Amino acid sequence: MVTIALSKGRIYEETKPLLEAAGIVPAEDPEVSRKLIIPTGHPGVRVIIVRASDVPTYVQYGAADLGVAGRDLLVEHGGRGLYQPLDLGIARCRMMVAVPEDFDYPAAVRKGARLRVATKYIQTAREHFAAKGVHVDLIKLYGSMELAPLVGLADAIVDLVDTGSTLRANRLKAVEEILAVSSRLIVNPASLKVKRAEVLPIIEAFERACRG
Ligand code: PRT
Ligand code: MG
Repeated sequence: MVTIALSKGRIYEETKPLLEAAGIVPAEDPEVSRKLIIPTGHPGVRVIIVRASDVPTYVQYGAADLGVAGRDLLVEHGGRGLYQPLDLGIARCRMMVAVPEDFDYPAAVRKGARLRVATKYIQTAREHFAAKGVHVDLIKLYGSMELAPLVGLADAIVDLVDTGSTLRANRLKAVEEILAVSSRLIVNPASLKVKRAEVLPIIEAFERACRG
């Protein structure tokens, strides 16, 4: 049995056509069903539904053989124990530093000010600001980062930006790009060896589907 870890929402929606191209049709829609293990029309393949940030962990420990995860989460996770054969080009966005519209970020950086930055990407943010020589105190949040500068929790945030409408709606502006993000297929290296005959055709079908 091959297990594929996916998260609900945009990752599931954008991966579904790739799964179908590989002949894997989930028996239920995870947006509707409460099941966390979903059989597929392919007798040797099942899908498990986990939190987006947990996908790398399930694959790293071999609880799932394959998974789909954003580059944001893979960089933050560190990628240990993960083979990343394919950029699927889906769920694209950018990881950015953002501040209130009236905040002069370049001036604050030039002055060597110490900035409070709220984010769920603590490791990635730490490395980014260290490389730029910007002094920061990082505050870990689990969601709605855009709120933090509005209520005085932080001077800046590190978050994902797609259309920019969430930033605009909260009178924030993006000032620096940290990463271009898209989702990757990730594979447990032991699964690729031990279950090669089952896993390799799935990787190849994904590759053909995202090329075509
Ligand atoms: O929702 P949950 O807390 O369970 O987990 P999650 O937020 O990690 O999962 P999910 O499903 O929201 O996102 C999964 C993956 O989708 C992320 O890891 C990214 O790789 C990718 N992705 C692509 C995005 C976006 N685009 C995106 N725009 N993830 C989140 N957003 C959010 C962003 O955080 C911000 O709040 O959308 C808002 C900004 O969007 P715009 O269009 O207003 O700029
Ligand atoms: Mg989300």
